[in-house]
Amino acid sequence: MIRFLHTADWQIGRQFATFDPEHAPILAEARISVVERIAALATQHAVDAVLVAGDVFDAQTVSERTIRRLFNALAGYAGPWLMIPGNHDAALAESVWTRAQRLGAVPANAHLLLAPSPALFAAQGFAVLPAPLTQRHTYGDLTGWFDTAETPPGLLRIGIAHGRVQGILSEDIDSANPIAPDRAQRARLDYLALGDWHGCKRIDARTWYAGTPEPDRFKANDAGQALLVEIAAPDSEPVVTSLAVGQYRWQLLAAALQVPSDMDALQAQLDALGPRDVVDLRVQGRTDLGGLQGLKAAIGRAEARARHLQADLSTLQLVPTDEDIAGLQADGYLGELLTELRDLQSGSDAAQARTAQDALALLAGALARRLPTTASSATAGAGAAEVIATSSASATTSAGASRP
Ligand SMILES: [Mn+2]
Repeated sequence: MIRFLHTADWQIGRQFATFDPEHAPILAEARISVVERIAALATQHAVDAVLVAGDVFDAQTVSERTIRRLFNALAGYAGPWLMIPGNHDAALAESVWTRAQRLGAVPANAHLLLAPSPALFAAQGFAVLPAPLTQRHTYGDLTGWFDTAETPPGLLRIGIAHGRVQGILSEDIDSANPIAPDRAQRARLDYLALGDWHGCKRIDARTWYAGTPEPDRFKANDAGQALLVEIAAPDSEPVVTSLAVGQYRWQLLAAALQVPSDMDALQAQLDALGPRDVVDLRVQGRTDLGGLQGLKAAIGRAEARARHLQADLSTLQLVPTDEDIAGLQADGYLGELLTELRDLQSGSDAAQARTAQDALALLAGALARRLPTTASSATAGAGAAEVIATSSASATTSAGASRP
């Protein structure tokens, strides 16, 4: 039985520049600590090698300290680490890899497979066919040479590549680099370890994307794992087991508020968030003043517990109730205006009703902010647009859109 741990897309040095400066370094640090956990898993499962299928580094320009720290993070596993460059860390003439070598940062058990030629690990019972990217984008299939590559009989044939399996993955992947979907079969590979797609994905019994071990996108694509690959003998079908290894749970929380129970459900979801959650909250639909106040309070509580919460309430509409309006204590001209807007809002002209509704929400929001009881509250706010903009801005101090 030969065992591998397959991982990829560590993207070490990623900055998370659109995030709050308080959160970004913590998310960046998590990418180093997940490598330490991968090393511990490799030791625990007594694997014969760790296959790292490209994009180890996020950029060629990562700092010297980052390079050293990455290789230090491998220390928990003494067996071979087999790494290929991906599109983010392509094996250019001068690259992050040549810098690492010059620094003397690469330990003896880390094998940088920078050229497309077989690497034999006869003692462990396998041969590796690497398809390193030597530029960021290529339009030919770099795994083509696997088909005719000779390897000693009796050794497993393991391919490692970084790119997009043609005709199977959506366009939502960050490189052109094509890979034939039937490469494992054509090249008689026992296993083809792929990188580039950030989710964990099976292409066929012998071809997998491990995905990034520490999630880095809000997309739900099953990231946060490493793959344990067990192969009994050459030509045996691999047994592939995903191992959860990521620290943070990135998630998109999308809510459309129509009835009061929708708001209750959303607030319960927010109240359930904890320190491992990285959340993109998007709320649309409609709510009254009380609901908005409650939502903003729940966001405030959740922000303090989650690792990161960004909220977009820009399409949430404030629709004041009769009680909301009575509570505004508007009299004189403002009272008359409110009454007139409410009449228009329930009128038969749909366009006018919609305009009146918007105006009413703006006015009610502005008046609510005036009230002593709500002025002291951080939550009851300005006019609908303003409330929402304020709430959005306060809740998204770390949102991408709010920072260049
Ligand atoms: Mn990539």
